[in-house]
Amino acid sequence: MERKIALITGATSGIGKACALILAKNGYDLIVTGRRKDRLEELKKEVPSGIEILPLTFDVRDKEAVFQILGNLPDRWKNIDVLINNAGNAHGLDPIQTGDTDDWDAMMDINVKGLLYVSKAIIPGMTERKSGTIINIGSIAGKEVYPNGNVYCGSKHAVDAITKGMRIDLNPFGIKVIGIHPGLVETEFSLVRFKGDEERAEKVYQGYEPLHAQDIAEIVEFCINRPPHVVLADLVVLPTAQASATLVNKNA
Ligand code: NDP
Ligand code: 8X3
Repeated sequence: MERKIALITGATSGIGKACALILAKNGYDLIVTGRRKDRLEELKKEVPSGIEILPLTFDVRDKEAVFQILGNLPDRWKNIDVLINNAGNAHGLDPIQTGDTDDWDAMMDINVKGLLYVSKAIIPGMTERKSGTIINIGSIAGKEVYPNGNVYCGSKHAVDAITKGMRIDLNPFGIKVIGIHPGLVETEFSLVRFKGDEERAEKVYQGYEPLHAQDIAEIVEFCINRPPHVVLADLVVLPTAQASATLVNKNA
């Protein structure tokens, strides 16, 4: 029997890494991507024996690199069953009037355009085979807007809209398109948002139990194990302590 293949972007950390490991446990061979090559090499050592893994190092912003690398996959890796568009981050948390345009560029280029480039490289194989599952990691920030979240929320609202658009356009091909929209998940996310300020990042997750990357990976596992006629199209996942993007019951 042919082995199943999953491609996970942003597998060097957090949600992407947890998804890679859970898919490996489910018997998927993995294409894992990210900019940090050493992390991808480490991941190779963590997957169960018997699982094949192809690490690919590129920046999803780099359109040429995305098409060059994903457009020339070895034959053995071409038939991707599951694509998880996960690579992304928030950069900064500033009011619109003082926001940094480099941060805006990063969020739009990575979270939105990077997702589109990777999808554009992978979707033709899925439409040709008339099968596949695409999971886009959005955010509660794609469902609500919160103070100083402006451009990050804009990028994740775009992911939400693009996910819905993909589901409509890919409907004739039997491709499942799933949007997963987490609330607060403790990963390197806040460290990136606050540009390496560990104290500020840690505070985001204090006083309550946030989601863990593993929680999202387990939902991905549930999604990919549904029968062919079932798709969990749109999921918002929050820690129990969180009621909305801005309401978190801390120190309860
Ligand atoms: P992490 O910072 O832990 O992981 C982000 C991943 O994205 C890393 O593997 C990173 O790899 C990759 N990445 C970032 N920029 C690029 C780039 N330019 N090119 C290629 N890869 C890139 O954060 P999370 O795991 O939390 O984030 C994963 C996704 O989940 C993101 O889309 C985020 O917006 C979303 N999300 C996170 C939530 C949270 O609270 N943590 C809640 C809701 C959604 P590398 O740096 O090696 O390139
Ligand atoms: C990450 C969660 O609340 O910082 O998407 O937007 S939040």
